Amino acid sequence: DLQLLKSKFRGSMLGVLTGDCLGSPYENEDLLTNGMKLVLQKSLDKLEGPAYKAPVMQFTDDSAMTRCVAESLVERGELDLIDLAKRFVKSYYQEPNRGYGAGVVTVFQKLRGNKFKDVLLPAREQFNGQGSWGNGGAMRVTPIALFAHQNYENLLDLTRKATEITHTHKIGIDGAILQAIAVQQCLHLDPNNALNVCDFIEELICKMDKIEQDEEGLDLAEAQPYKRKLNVMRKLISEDKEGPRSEEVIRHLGNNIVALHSVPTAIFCFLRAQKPITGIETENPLRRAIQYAITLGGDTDTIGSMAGALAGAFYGEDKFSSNLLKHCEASAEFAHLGERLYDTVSTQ
Ligand code: F2R
Ligand code: MG
Ligand code: MG
Repeated sequence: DLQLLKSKFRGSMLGVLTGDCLGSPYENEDLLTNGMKLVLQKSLDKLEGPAYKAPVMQFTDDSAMTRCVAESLVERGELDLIDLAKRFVKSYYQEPNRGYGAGVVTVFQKLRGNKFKDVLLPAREQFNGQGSWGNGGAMRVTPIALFAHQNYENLLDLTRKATEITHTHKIGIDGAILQAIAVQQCLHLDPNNALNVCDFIEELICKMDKIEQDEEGLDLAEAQPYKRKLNVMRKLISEDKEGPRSEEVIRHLGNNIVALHSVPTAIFCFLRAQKPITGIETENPLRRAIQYAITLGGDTDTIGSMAGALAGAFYGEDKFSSNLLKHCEASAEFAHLGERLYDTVSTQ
């Protein structure tokens, strides 16, 4: 169904944006208290309700970099690393106050300094040559997943390459890969059928098993860390009918800027939100996914954004409240970018 696929493209770009806009005010807040959860619940109710005057919610680096990836793919018709690096740098220097990671700014400075002669070197030099394990590659990967959704091997290849402009640590790269393949799975599922959560995780485990086995000579603290997290996630989601307590989710999956401690969490939020969650009053599973992600605290904009991308890719655009979208900066532009990506993919 091509209409549904187009709606999913638009929806996943809107998911990136809305999760980011809604999550960023709560970054590092302790939302586990019932009082704070209620503040969030009421705030989202108001934003979704009839015309309500409030300043437009600004997006952060997550959406700014996602926009660069989408525009580069649409305008070049392929992954052009130099073009993409130039867009990242231009976008950063135009709006440096979008809340970028402390380390990645050095990459932008060096890229500008070397005039993009070697677009991969600055990232390799990060953190004494270790590379960044931040979630900055994963947070912006959605357009790659959309662009390459028909060809899995190409999706892996493009994700690796696009991530390496800023993140060369295996944890940073594999986090981006995990988010990309999860978006791809969402894109290919029918939202009119109940999602089989265990099958969804099982498929990710098989894929990450293969991807992480290919990591020879890498000095990781543990072998196959993403596969392990996915196994933990499968247990967390199936053990208890009520669902695990938020503290348990944070303890096992994490809620910070490390890719390993945020990408699995975002996937968990999307999957957990297939069913009602105590304390989150909404019939809308897409809103539930984003709201739940924010209640976990920590890196709320990024976990909200990645969970939103997955939910948008699964449900499509229809689940987004039009009232809420009016409160998010550049929402029409992000939906349109999703459509332009769809047109690019369909004409190739
Ligand atoms: N940076 C933030 N939020 C905090 C400050 C924003 C605040 N609102 C404000 O500006 O007032 N959010 C954004 O950063 C995350 C994505 O970061 P990215 O792109 O991965 O950046 P970076 O710098 O590469 O990594 C982030 C930090 O992780 C630590 N780190 C990474 N690799 C490391 C390594 N190999 N060894 C040691 N530490 C490592 C460093 O502290 C990095 O600075 C998103 O949440 C986005 O929203
Ligand atoms: Mg951010
Ligand atoms: Mg963040």
